[in-house]
Amino acid sequence: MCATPLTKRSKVEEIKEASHLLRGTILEGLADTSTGAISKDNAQLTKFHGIYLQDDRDLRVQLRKEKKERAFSFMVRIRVPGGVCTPQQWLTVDRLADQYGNGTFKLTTRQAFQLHGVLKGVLKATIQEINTALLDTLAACGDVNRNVMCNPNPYQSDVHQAVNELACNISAHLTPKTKAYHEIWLDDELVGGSDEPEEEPIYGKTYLPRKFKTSIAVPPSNDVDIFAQCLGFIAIIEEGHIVGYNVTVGGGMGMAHGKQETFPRLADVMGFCTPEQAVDVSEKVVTVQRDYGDRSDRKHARLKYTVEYRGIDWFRDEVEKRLGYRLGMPRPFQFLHSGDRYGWLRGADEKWHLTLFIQNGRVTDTDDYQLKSGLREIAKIHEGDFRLTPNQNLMLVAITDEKRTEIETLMRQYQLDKTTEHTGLRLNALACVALPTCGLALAESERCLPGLLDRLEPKIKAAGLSKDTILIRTTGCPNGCSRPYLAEIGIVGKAPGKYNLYLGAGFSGERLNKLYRSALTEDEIIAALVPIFRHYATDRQRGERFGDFVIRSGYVQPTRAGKEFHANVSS
Ligand code: SRM
Ligand code: SF4
Repeated sequence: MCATPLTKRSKVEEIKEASHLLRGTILEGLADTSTGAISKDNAQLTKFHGIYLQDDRDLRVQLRKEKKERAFSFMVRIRVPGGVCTPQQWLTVDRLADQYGNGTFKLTTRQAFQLHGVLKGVLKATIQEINTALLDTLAACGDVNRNVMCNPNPYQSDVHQAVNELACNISAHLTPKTKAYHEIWLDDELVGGSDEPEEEPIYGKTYLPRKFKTSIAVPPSNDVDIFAQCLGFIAIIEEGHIVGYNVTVGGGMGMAHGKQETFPRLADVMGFCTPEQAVDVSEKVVTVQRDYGDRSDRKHARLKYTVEYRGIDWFRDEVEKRLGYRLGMPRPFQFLHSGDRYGWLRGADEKWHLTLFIQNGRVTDTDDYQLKSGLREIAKIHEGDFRLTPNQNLMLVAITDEKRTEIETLMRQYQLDKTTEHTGLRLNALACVALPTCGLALAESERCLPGLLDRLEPKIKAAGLSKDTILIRTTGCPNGCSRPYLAEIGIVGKAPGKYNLYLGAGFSGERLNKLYRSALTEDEIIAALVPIFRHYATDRQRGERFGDFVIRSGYVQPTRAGKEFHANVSS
């Protein structure tokens, strides 16, 4: 089945194959109380269960000096297809963060929840309570299809219902069928070793060569950054109804500094399918990647490289062969923006919907801002949905006039609506987690972005750009978890305190940015950006976006394709 010769497979491929459909020795590892960690092999496998072994990197040096074990704990990622959950589920996550985690939780860039700091001894209880709340963590990470994103738009309720249903159907169809998750975490009867046949009909026993990501966009909003996804569906709407989807394949952000053979890539539009065909199309795209993705080098194993090197025509042919029919010609569509739109709006269902800004997606209480407590009080009275957006924000959906008054009272009490105070720059800022939990971080991200914005905002205001929407995204390393290469200003960690500055992505997520300056300190980033802000304020053309302006003014060359990302770099 696999196109890569067996001898060349990466170590992770061997771990998957030997794992007996993702069991490994996870149970034994959990029972071992001599360490707060689990073995390296099991740490690869728990990812498929939505669980990452991490350690508090702030404490590493001190603990090493004291010759003590690292401060190990687990990150738990909760899948929420389309980002839709109930107020009761929100209250469960809120409680689990206090009871078992570090007292905070994160709304991620893929509409999921993350808990951090869960210790080994309470990991199982945490997963069980998540499942009792009718949520789960299976396939939130690992070499499988991850949380399926969709536009959470509540204003056109019929369209949202259709895309959300599709997100849930794709998610369910591509969820691994192994019973390992239920055995290990939910104490279901052990089936491993029994006569009962168990198989992975879609994935096979080595799953995919790498992680796989699916999203659904509803134009004119590209809030899901569809071109950053392995597989995308762009809703084509005629007379208020979805008539089908343009199918995109081959997007992805991750790259490594100094490795030109790794690059972010925007997806190609491959064809058109009807709503009834979409789940089948998702399965066939997954199986092509299963069979042809690179299983020898994990840095080169994403679907984007399969599409780049075999070509979109080859890929389409292979998908169509498996479908048994041809995809239609892509239909016209237009995206006008990525990111979220804030505030109150009344939808087609006559209900109110509120989009709230959550800085970095981090739900926490601080001395001067009781965000977590305020949202908890709202969850206690709210009767509609909570919807996590693809940009780390939150929507409260389906609110009656009466409830709106109650919610507004709570928002005033907890000072929750900060959207009017903030600049357009802050409201369109994303930061990945990075330190202290992310094992791959080279620099700070979530902990440094608010401070950077505190310093940039007065300059933005002085330039008369307070209300201008400018997309800025930071990460602690080049993996691209906040999709920084699709930001008009991308700030990507290179080393402690040093960042690469990228400029010039398209406002609606249709063009990658380009390296402008390398290895800058925070002071140097500010010094580089402020003159460009001033220049933009005085010389921009009517309606011209910041990302377009920096290209027209010659600060950077446009990136027209992923392979051009490293070319024509200014410094
Ligand atoms: Fe990510 C790895 C956090 C969205 C590309 N990502 C990680 C890990 C798990 C680090 C690790 O492997 O040890 C991070 C955990 C940090 C922590 O302490 O919590 C992490 N990624 C995140 C989140 C939480 C960022 C956030 O602050 O919101 C996002 C969780 C999404 C979710 O709910 O599933 C997150 N990651 C993304 C995205 C954005 C997206 O999917 O739209 C990307 C870019 C798109 C893409 O996949 O190409 C992304 N994460 C990566 C990569 C690079 C993959 C590659 O192709 O090279 C890695 C590293 C890896 O896989 O080896 C990574
Ligand atoms: Fe960690 Fe890098 Fe992802 Fe940030 S971009 S969360 S530092 S892997």
